[in-house]
Amino acid sequence: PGIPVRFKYHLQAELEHEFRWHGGSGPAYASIVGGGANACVLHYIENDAPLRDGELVLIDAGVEFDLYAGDITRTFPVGGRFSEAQRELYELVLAAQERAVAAVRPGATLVEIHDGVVRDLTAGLIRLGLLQGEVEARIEDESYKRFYLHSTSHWLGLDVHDVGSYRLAGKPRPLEAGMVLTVEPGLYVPADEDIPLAYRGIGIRIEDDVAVTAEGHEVLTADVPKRVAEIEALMASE
Ligand SMILES: [Mn+2]
Repeated sequence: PGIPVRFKYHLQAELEHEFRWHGGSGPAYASIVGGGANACVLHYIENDAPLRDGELVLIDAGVEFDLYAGDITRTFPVGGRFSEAQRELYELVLAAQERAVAAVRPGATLVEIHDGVVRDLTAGLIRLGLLQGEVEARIEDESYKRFYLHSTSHWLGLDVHDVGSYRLAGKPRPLEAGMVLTVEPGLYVPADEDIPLAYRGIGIRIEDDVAVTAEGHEVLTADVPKRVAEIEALMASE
């Protein structure tokens, strides 16, 4: 309003205005607006850096509505179009995320879902030349953790990291209808000298909120665009 969107806190302000405007009580947790290398800082909440053309911006934010927390992450290009390297990594995270969402159903476990994500991301990192060798070996020696360190899911409800045990009787807890969880794989490429220049400092996370149903699942955040073509079209229309 009046001034151009130039800093990350401008995006935060717009978002939190909408939260309250539509009747939510406010952010469910401290909104994260990261971008460039800041996207690689998992809990970056200063949001004070300028938005730079050519970089991606990562927004992890959610409204609290009727006491329930939302928790959504989207990553998009500041300038409206993904670079080739950004797109390659983004498509990799998106494919892993969609496969993980598809796996949500009664009886599945968060451990299985996370293991599938690790496998997909590791295979993709090898394909892009960011890891070498065989998928099994890179999972085994955990070298994928240089790029993906956090877990894929947490419970969601009255709190953003809601209460509830993750194991039952010493085993991963099977999902049941009525549970709500996040599915949020990401890749965070360090700006290190051994990394090809085009990939350095790119951070991507895509997070949806998913309810387990008797039949499988329902994506509660399905209206928020996440495909490359959808994001670029939306950015071009603004
Ligand atoms: Mn989350």
